[in-house]
Amino acid sequence: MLNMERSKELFTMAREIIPGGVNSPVRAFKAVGMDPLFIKKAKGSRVCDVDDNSFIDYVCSWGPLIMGHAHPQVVAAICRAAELGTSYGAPCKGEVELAQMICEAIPSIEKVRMVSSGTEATMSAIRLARAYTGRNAIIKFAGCYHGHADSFLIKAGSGLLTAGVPNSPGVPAALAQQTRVANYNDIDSVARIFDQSSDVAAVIVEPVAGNMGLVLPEPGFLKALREITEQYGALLIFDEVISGFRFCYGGYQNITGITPDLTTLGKIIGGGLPVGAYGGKQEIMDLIAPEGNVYQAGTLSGNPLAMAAGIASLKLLQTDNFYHELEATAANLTNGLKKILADHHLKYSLNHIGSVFCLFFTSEQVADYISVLSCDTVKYADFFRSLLKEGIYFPPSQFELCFVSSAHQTEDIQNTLLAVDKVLDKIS
Ligand code: HOZ
Repeated sequence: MLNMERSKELFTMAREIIPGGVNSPVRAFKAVGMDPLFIKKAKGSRVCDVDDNSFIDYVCSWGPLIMGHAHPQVVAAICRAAELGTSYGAPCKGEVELAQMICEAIPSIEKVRMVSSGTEATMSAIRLARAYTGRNAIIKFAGCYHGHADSFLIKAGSGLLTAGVPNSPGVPAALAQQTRVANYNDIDSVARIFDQSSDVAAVIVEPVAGNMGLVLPEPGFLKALREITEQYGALLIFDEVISGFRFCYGGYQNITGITPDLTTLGKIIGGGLPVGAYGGKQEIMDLIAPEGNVYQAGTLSGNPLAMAAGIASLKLLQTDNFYHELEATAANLTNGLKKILADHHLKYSLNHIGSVFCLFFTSEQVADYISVLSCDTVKYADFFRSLLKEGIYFPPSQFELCFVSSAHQTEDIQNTLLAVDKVLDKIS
């Protein structure tokens, strides 16, 4: 039995004064039928809760912590920056340095604007696309999630998919009508929208969909998106908030060779501090104020602590063999999971790429929103709770990713596989 006495006390207090007791919905553990853990500290591959339970962590703050928790060089960079002041509301050197690193790593980004979250990045990117094209509509994909700005809360993934309410009240109908929804991996569904409307400003897509579990782009899908957006004079926006610097030193676009007009980033580029960024062709980016008139601003944009954490993280990612070793660790885990599934005669789908994976409790091949919906979420919840008791922390939702970090050691992987084997034996 997991002792959760202190977590429960804190949750009771939190619910009195914070909606749902949490500051971001999935954290409430509602989808897995238990109260949330309150985390006290984290280091490397492990998180430790307020009741002193320690877990091998595959949430990794939902993606930023590619080097694990509290990496000494990242922490040192943050501390050094903090000594010099925590926020200036004025330009600082770190902003220039991080912008240079991003532009060098992702060639489609000629200019970049730093913001404080992925939501701000995507919201600003579509404003910019609308201004540049003089059009109003956007196309997004069912099950993709681009943060919580009004235009994106339509057939959205992540917390909305987890809660089973993919649209949000409070979004004006007139604005919602400007968001057209296509099916991931289905270029015909995109073509149909373009055929019916000459008002599409942009197509926004997660090049690796990571908010309805993990759905990989089928061969040719991203290329076809590039072609169709060019054909109709719309912009292509790659939301690389999760995929940016996750699979290589750059975006997933560096791997595919597909060049979007705009890219949004977040998570890893902030090294665990609140950061987002959007960037792309100079001609488009120069419409942003004060160069142009498209307004976007932020008190904490380019914050010196976040810039220091981001710079330190990106420097570490340049270490020889970083991605090779990380992906070898992840492959040990995913190969082990496949073997366990086979041993148990379970036909669950395991999608994986690089250092991320998702075990779907369905026998269908998961390639889009519809197949994602076939998952047995009750069984996933049982799996999650049982794993937690074994000291393994998977995401508290079937529709989120597992992240492997470079801090995960062989022993962590072995312990995880032993736990999964035991748990699947019991629940399947
Ligand atoms: N929507 C985030 C995962 N895709 C969760 C953010 C959080 O709760 O921290």
